[in-house]
Amino acid sequence: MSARDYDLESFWMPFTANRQFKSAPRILVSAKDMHYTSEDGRKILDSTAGLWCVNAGHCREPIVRAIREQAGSLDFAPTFQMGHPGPFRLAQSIAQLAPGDLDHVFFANSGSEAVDSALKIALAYHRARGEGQRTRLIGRERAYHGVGFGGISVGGMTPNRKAFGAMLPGVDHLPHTHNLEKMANSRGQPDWGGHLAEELERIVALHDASNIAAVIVEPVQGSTGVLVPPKGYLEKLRAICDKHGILLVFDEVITGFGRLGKAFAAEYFGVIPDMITFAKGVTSATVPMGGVIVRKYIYDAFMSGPEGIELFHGYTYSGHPLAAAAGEATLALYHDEQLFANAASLAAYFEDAAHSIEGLPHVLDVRNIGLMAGIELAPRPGKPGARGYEAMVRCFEEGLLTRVTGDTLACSPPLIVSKSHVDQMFGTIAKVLKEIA
Ligand code: PXG
Repeated sequence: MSARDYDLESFWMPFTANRQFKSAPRILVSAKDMHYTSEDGRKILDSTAGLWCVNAGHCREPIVRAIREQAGSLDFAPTFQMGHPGPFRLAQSIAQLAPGDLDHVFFANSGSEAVDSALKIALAYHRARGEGQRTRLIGRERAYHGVGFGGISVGGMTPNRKAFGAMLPGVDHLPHTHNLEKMANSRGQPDWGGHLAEELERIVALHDASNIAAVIVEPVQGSTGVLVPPKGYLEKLRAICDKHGILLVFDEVITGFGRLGKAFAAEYFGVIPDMITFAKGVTSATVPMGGVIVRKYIYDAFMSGPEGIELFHGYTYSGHPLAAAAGEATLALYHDEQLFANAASLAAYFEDAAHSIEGLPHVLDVRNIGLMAGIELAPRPGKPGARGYEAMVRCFEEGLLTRVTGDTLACSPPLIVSKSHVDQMFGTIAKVLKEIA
């Protein structure tokens, strides 16, 4: 390995045990299609699309070209009181992909900003209609909605919350739906657990619906280890929200742009929320971008209000030219190569391959949907996360990038994945599970 021309101590890495990582760093230096190249020159198969985001595969030429051309022609234009064509064009394309009348887009720069934007839009929407007392927000246990104060407040991952004080007031959480006894080794949606959506009725009974603004859920919980919604669960949430005038937000930062073989999970499950948050796959992660898609009546409620600024919210980089160009090129590539359909057609093969891991040492549960799979390992006594971490490190040594969250390995490959890649992914994981203690 060549001597580094940078200091590992200079960067405080997010979500990472810095001292552990820096004592034995795994540095990626380049990428192409399904593979990274590591600092020591090894090819690493990317089974996680980076962090659930490189849906088109790495360094794809049409996207690279579009970003290059944009950087050379219009690097930045103010978003306030000025415009440029990029975000208008991209918003139209996103609206065409989104189901139903989800047809107006607000742009942010990350999933966290998308979530905070959606929560603020929900509050301002109710206020614009004279229901400003609807301020309560409902999230869910084990949810991940990014790291803004809004996102951690409705989120349900303890480590993301515990160091950061009281967060937003007026937030309640639905129970998560994961139950190993009832649903271990389910293929696709578990049969058990649809009734858990009825917990929303209990929260409504406690506070009265007139005080509740919105419910936000990931259709499939990603970060906490691929928790697939039980059959009927999302439909029931939708019905309860409809009954009480509560907005339903799907956080599709991971599930958006083909992860389940459709543009959005909303289409896959046939449940239309009032807003969708997205990020990651919209640009295949080449340039940071996130956003919120809202249904027509939400947009109209703002536009029919008093004269002046309808939504006093936005970012310097909302609709940034490079991100918009990357987004347009990415959506064109998804379309030209029919990548959502490729994901859909590989899902059954991916499911079989994932479930071939069942019964191997340490495996408690294999779960999957679309091109997402979670493999939950038994924790080592008194050392939660240690076995999962070792499995991830060993996979990396064997030329496979996986994600680990606690003791759950997660796979979510780029949508250009082929059967031989799928074989390599689960073959490597199987080998490692047989080798580790
Ligand atoms: N919502 C969801 C559903 C996410 O998965 C965010 C919001 C926040 O997005 P930004 O762009 O602000 O990070 C996410 C992000 C992991 C992992 O390893 C997942 C995410 C981020 C980092 C790590 O599971 N998801």
